Parts: sequence; C-alpha cells; structure tokens
Amino acid sequence: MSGSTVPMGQYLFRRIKELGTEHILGVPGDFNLTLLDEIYNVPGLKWIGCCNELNGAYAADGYTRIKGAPGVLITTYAVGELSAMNGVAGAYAEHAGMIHIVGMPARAMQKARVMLHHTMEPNMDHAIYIKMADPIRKDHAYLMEDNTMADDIDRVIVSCMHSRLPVYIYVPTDVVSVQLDAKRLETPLDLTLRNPDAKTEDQIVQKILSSVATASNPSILADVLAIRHGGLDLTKKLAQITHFPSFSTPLSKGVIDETASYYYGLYNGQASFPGVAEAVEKSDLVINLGPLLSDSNTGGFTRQIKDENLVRLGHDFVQIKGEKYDGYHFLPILRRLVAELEKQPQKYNLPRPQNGQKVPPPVLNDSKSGQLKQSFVWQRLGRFLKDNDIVLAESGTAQFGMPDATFPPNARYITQIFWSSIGYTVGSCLGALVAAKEMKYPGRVVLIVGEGSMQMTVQEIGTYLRYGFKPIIFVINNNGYAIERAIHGPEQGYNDVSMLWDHQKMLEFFGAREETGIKAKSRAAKTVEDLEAVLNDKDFGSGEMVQLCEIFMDTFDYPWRLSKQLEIARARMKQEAAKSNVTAG
Ligand SMILES: Cc1ncc(C[n+]2csc(CCOP(=O)(O)OP(=O)(O)O)c2C)c(N)n1
Ligand SMILES: *[C@@H]1O[C@H](CO)[C@@H](O)[C@H](O)[C@H]1NC(C)=O
Ligand SMILES: *[C@@H]1O[C@H](CO)[C@@H](O)[C@H](O)[C@H]1NC(C)=O
Ligand SMILES: [Mg+2]
Repeated sequence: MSGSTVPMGQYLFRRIKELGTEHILGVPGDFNLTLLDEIYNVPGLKWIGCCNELNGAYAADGYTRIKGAPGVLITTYAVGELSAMNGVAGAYAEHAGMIHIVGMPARAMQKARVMLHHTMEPNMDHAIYIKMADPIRKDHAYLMEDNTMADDIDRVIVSCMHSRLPVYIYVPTDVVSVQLDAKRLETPLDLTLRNPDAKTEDQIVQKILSSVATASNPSILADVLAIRHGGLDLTKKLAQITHFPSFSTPLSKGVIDETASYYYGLYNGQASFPGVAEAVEKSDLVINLGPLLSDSNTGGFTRQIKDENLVRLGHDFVQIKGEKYDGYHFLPILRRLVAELEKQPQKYNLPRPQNGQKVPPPVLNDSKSGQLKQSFVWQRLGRFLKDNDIVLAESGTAQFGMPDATFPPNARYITQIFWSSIGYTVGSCLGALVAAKEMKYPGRVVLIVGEGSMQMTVQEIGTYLRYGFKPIIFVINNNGYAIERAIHGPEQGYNDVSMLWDHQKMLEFFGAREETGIKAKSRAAKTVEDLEAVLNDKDFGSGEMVQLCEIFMDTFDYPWRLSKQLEIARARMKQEAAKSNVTAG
C-alpha cells in the first residue's frame, strides 16, 4: 500500500464519528483493550462505560431512538456479546439499529483453536458465537482478511444506516493495528437511500397526490417506523401542512403535536379513547406511515382499516389501495409529497377544513385528594411534562397508562411495547441522556419505571450519576408485577418482588452524597396531595439535580387500557377455542 495509512481501530472509529455519533458505549474486556485505546485517538469521540452489556445494548438502542445516528456498543468475546443479545434483539424488533463491535481472540489463536477463557471445550471453533447472533442482525463483518477489512467495515455501516437494524463487527485482537488506506476516509460513505426505480417512484408519488386531491375525508396515521427510519420531522410537517385529522399509536405517541387542532388521538383499535377508532376507520384515505402491526400496537389486532382506503408507506414496501410496491422506502416518497403539498397548497385544498367531529380526550379522574389511582396518575404526569422533554415509559402499567396523557408539542417518547423486555428503560435512559447531551437538547429526560422492572437493571442509574446526568425518575411502587397480576394469578407469590428495597436511599448509594458533591433529592407520594406537592415544587421540575419520586399505587389497580386489551385477547382465545371444537367435532 502506498501513501498514508491508519490502524484498523482508528479507521473504524473515524467512520463512526462521520455518522455524527460522539460516544461509544460498552464494557471492556481483554479481547481487547487496545481497540478501546483508539477511541481516544479520534477527536470528538468519548467512551461511556456501562455496568453490564445488557444495559449497554439498551443504552445504544435509546441513543439511536433520540439521535437518529446509530448507538455504538463494544463488548468482549462470548461473555460480553452474549449478555447483550436480548437488548440487541429488541433493537432489531423495534428498528433502533446499533453498531455492535465485539472483541475476539487473535486470528492465530482462533486458527489453532486454543482453549482460551470464554471458550467452552477443547478444540472449539471460536466463531460459534457469531452464529448465535445471526437472527438479530441485518449484517456483519468478521475481520479476518487484511485486504477486505476496510470494505467490510464500510459495507456494514451503510447497511445499518439503510436498514436501521443492528449490525455486528467482529474484531480479532491482532487486527486492531492492521494498517488500512487512510485515503478512503477522505470520501464520506454514501448513505443516500434510493428506491429501486425512479419511474415507479414517480408513479407512486403521483398516485398518492391524486388520492389526496380527491379524498373527502383524508387522515394521517403516523406509526413508529416512520420515526425510526428518519421521517419524524417530515411526518410532523405533513400534518401541519394538510391539517388532516392525525393519529399516533402506542409506539409512536408524540409523533404528532398533541396540542394541535388536527391531532385526533392515539389509535389502538378497540382499546382507544372514545371517537378515535371511528374517526380513523371512516376515513376514505388513511395515510399510514411506518406501520408496526404487533398485538399491543393494534389493540390486540382490532385495527380495522379497509385496504381500499389505505395508503401504506413502509420502509420495505409501499401499498396504495391494494397495489403493492415491494422494496420501496417511504422516506424519499414522503420528502417529495411534503415538498409538492407545500408548493401548491391550493391545488390540494390545503390546509383542509375539518368536516368530522373531533372527540377530545376524556378526563379520566380529576380527583383532588385520596390514594393515588392509575386512573389519575398518568394524565397528571402528562401535565407535568414540558415541551421537548424526553419521556421513557417502562413495560408494565406505565406503558399502558402513559397513552392516557396528553403530551406537549415536541415531546419525545421511548417505550418498547413490541419487544417488551422489562428493565429496558433504565438502560435506554442512559443512551437518551447521552444523545440529549450531544444534541444540546433543551428538554428534560423523564424516566417512569415500575419497581419490578427496575430491579432488573437498576445499577445503570449509577452510570447516570457517574457521568453527571440529571434525569427525573418516577418509580411506580405497587408491590410487585401488577401487569402480570392482571394477566394471571393476581395473588400468586410469583408476582411478588422484594419489597425490602429502600428507594429513598437509592440515589445516595449510587453516588449522590455530600463528599461526591453530586446533588439529588428523593421523595415519595401516596396520595394526590403528596403528588401535587412534588410536581408543583419548582425545584423538582427544574432539572438542576437528579430527582426521584416514588409513586405508590394499589397492588391490584390496573390501567383501563391493559384491562381492555386483556378482555380483547380473552374473547379472541375463546372464539378460537370454539372454532377448533367445531372442527374437532
Ligand atoms: C426480561 C423480561 N422478563 C420478564 C418479563 C415478563 N414481565 C412483563 S411485565 C412484568 C412485570 C413488570 O412489573 P413492574 O415493573 O413492577 O410494573 P407494574 O406492572 O407493576 O407497574 C414482567 C415480569 C418481561 N417482559 N421481560
Ligand atoms: C490485545 O492486543 C494486543 C495488541 O494488538 C496484544 O498484544 C494482546 O496480546 C491482546 N490481548 C489478548 C488477550 O489477546
Ligand atoms: C380517582 O382518583 C382518586 C385519587 O387518585 C381516587 O381516590 C378515586 O378513587 C379515583 N376514582 C375512581 C373512580 O377511580
Ligand atoms: Mg410493580
């Protein structure tokens, strides 16, 4: 190779920096720390150490959701990468793709099948763990050949950016110092998303525009993959320009300005507020952006939109009223739609006056006193939020309660109602904090987590404090796994968790003490009066120090959406059972 070169490790991190990513998350291991040294050789790149790899993966996922640029996670051979897998799989399921870099034994060691620590038996193929991650990644690079290394790194980074799914880069210890052609770095990676055929894309855009022009009652149903695939701002803009009645879903809550006249609510099939399902389902043109049609994102599959009224703009196909275009990505199409509608609003009668009745969200419980109830808490927490806050709601009652709240215009919402791995938000919150810091995000970061979930990943709260972050943390303390009680065995011991934890001392243990100079305040609320006192305290909402508020609720108190979805699921099971009895008989 003639000309200047850079070590492979540095090449990789400079490519990552090019994407806008400024922090690398992970846990070091002896396979291999020299790779981590290269982080410090790239200006603008910093290391954030996590307590464990599962939390690290959750954090990378949370980072991606806020920043858009992929979170980067580094783990060590076998023990590290395997611990991360649940978090990576969740990022795959919900399209919060990350770059997962895994250290491996040196190539010579691999070839000789040396019985190193983290292998399992004599003569083991060192690459078997690579196979275990196959279903949870879009692509991977196994850096064994000097002359293809740079190409492989570039290829998987582009693949991550296009698919928004996790990718893996496996780095044997001895390749960190392999010299790669530095000249390649002068040309940034081409990340442009292109549809397979420009003429077909034209046709799609024209077809959608003419449907918009002729529809008498058009609407926008903005789902989560629109956000994950880079369409958040365009989606907001589409709603703003058109004033079509616009809807979010449990996973995409916050995508549309919820204070706007054209926001009609959160659509979750039959588990929606009154009037919401009717409004979507009678629309003669539902522009459905980035759908993710899992059980809890569709009210237990009770979403009812006729194909003849549906324009589905996905990341892998587009469908216009029954006509399917495989391999077409919504993003370039949405960009063109918004540009055209913005240019010629009169032609499309925009902004459209609304002819339907908007049903405002009901106030579930406007109590001024008494023991805190699920029916009261979520809407009250919604009123606590300020514009540009980032809110995380954990699996459990928090996730089914939060949709009741009305968000301020630009709130960002993180919840994992499809993958639903409990403890996720505690790790994800670290990533959100890191991303918010990089972006100089003006809002606060608010974590809402059940005590059962928190017990899974609690140690990462120590990392918030270690790096000087100041989130507001609400712990829902309801004596165990309430959501599981609602599903089965309300009184069974398996739905209990340890109630011996003292949440009021948690922040102190994790580092908020006089001698560290880290300030924090912890409080508890059992009644409406208690909660009002906390939420109305200027200090609490200021975001100037870490704050914790423990919210006590009854063991058997469940949000209505949870009860409703369970009712739907049970009715469905009964129906299926009746059907199979008929066929059997
Ligand atoms: C990793 C993982 N383990 C187990 C479950 C099953 N699970 C779903 S919700 C839940 C309980 C959550 O309890 P908590 O965080 O206290 O929330 P609550 O419903 O009580 O508000 C459990 C055990 C899961 N989803 N993920
Ligand atoms: C880590 O990498 C360095 C240099 O590449 C090497 O000298 C060292 O042996 C490696 N450690 C292990 C455990 O492979
Ligand atoms: C409304 O909320 C208050 C306080 O949380 C509670 O005491 C009351 O029982 C609730 N009412 C209903 C109908 O749930
Ligand atoms: Mg609980």
